[in-house]
This record gives sequence, structure tokens and C-alpha cells, in this order.
Amino acid sequence: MSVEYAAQILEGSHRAAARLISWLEDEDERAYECMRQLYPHTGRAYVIGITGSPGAGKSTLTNGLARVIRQSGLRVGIVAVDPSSPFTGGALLGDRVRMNDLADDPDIFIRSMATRGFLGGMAKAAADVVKVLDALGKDVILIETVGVGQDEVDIVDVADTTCVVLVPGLGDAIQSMKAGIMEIADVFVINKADHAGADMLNAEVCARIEMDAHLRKREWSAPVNKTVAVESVGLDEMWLSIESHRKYLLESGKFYDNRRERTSREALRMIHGELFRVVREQLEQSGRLDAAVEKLMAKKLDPYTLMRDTVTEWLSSSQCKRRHDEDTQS
Ligand SMILES: Nc1nc2c(ncn2[C@@H]2O[C@H](COP(=O)(O)OP(=O)(O)O)[C@@H](O)[C@H]2O)c(=O)[nH]1
Ligand SMILES: [Mg+2]
Repeated sequence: MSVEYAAQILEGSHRAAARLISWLEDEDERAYECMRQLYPHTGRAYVIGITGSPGAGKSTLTNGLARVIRQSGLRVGIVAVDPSSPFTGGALLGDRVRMNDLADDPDIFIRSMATRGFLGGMAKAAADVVKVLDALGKDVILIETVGVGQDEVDIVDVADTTCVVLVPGLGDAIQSMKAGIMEIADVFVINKADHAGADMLNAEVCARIEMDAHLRKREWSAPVNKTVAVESVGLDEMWLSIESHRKYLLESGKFYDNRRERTSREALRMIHGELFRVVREQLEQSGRLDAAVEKLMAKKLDPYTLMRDTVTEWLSSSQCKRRHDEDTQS
């Protein structure tokens, strides 16, 4: 069954892709077999992150950029990671409405994901969805996420090129620059350039980039683009900036280095998640977690000892089990 779905996805079936993503969301066992089948066919798509404050115009930009990219014949996948739950509506609905006009294009696949409800964490969910769209044959994948290095998706963990969207008048530009966006921005976008203060913000960002270049020797200096997303102004230039970053990554060898680093982090994150899931399940089902918490509350046990003992015990019992399995096999 999942083998069939994998084959359909490789042939470009949006329906099969949507089904697999639902399985991933539900942590349905069938998703794993399907993902296993797809993995060898991933790694071809170029992944672009669009991040910034709520209301900065990320969805509008993503929509417009998708159009620009489609003009060059490339197939596009869009993942919108939205902090609001689908039940409370809000921005998620807005995104759907605005991106609706793209939905008729059979070469564009759009998926909104609420940040709630992913047991394995948002970063894993986004990385999984990117793989599905990649296997689906999308050449470029756009991921829209809120915030920078917050509890939402850490976009650098999935994107080859990260675009940071700033807007004049929010007054948080300098603030968020301190919060490490200089580290993650490959391309700056000053959206709502039709608003007052866009030139000032532009100057601020450029000054900051120059200062940063003095402090750290960087090979890549993030270009700054001004856009009016609602009027599709500046989007061609934004795409050119992304393309030149891509070219830089490929020519410098950073493309491979970054992806290798990401693969390593992802592997560790997945092992971490699965170990935690298994241990937690055992502790909860056996009632041992409750018992331990009682002792912690009564100060008859401390969490440091509990942590060490749990891990030691779990490791030795799983080793015993493995030895037992080996013995019975031979
Ligand atoms: N004036 C102006 N409004 C914009 C621009 N881009 C987006 N908007 C509006 O800003 C609001 C938020 O846009 P949206 O794309 O949903 O932002 P997101 O929350 O970052 O995804 C919407 O009402 C857009 O129409 C722009 O360049 N200029
Ligand atoms: Mg949005």
C-alpha cells in the first residue's frame, strides 16, 4: 500500500503526496515505509526559506515569488508553516485564500501546516514535507515560517537559502537583528516598500551588513531587496538574489557542506526523537513515571539520579534483549 503511494508520488501525484503528508501529521506507521522508499529520490529540489514577523507579507511574497519561478518553467512546492491552529482559523485561512489562485496550476503544490499537533516537533515535520515535495518532482520548494530561531521551525535546518523579510514601521528591525538574523539571512527583503520608512530601514540594514562584514570575514554578503509584494514589485530582483546565492553556494562548495551538516543534525534529531518516544512510552505505560514523580514531589528522589538511572537501566535492558535475540537466532 505505502509502496504504491511512493510510486505515485514519484510519478507526480499531488493526491498521493497530500495523503502521505497527512500520515506524517498523524504519525501513521505507513508514513515511515513510504518515506523510506522516497528518501533515495530526494535532495534534488532547491529549498528557499521565507521568514519574518507575522503580517510582514511573507505569504504574499511567497505567492508572487512562486509565479516568478513558474515563468522559468520550474515546478514549485510551497509549505506554509503557520503558528495558528486550523481550528482557530486566522492566518491559515488567509494564506489559503490568497494562494488560491495558484492552486489551479498543476505544477504548484501548496500545503499549510499548523504548528500544533506534530508530536515529533515542527522541524522534523517541515523536513519531512520538504522531502515529500522533493520526491514529487518539485524543483524549488518555498517554506514560509514565522520568526527567527524561535520555537517555530528553525528555518536554517531546512533551507538552502534563507530570506529574511523586514518591514518599515514595525520598529523591530534592530531588535531582530540582534536576535541573530545576521547569522541566518542569505537575502534580506524589505517588503512594504510603499510604506514610509522603507529607505531608512534599507540604510539601516545595509549599514549593519557592512559592519558585520568588518567583524567577520564573510564570503557572502546578503543582498538587500526592496519589494511591494501586493503589487509584485521587486520580485524578479528577489529571485535573482536567491539565484546568485545558490550559485555562490555551489561554486564555493558550501552547498555540499551545508547539506551534509543538515543531514547530520537531522539524523541526530530523529534518533533523539525516537529514543525519547520509546522511553517515554515505557515509563508511562508501566506506571513508573507516576511513581517517580511522586517521589520527586516528596523529595525522596532527585531528577538527576532519575535521569541517569533510567538511561543506564534502559541501555542495559535493551542490550540484554539484543543478546537474547541474537542467541535465539543463532
Ligand atoms: N502596503 C502593502 N501591503 C502589503 C504588502 N505585502 C503584503 N501586504 C499586506 O500585508 C498583510 C499581511 O500579508 P501576509 O502576506 O499575510 O503576511 P504574513 O503574515 O507575513 O504571511 C496583507 O493584508 C497584505 O495584503 C506590501 O508590499 N505593501
Ligand atoms: Mg502568512
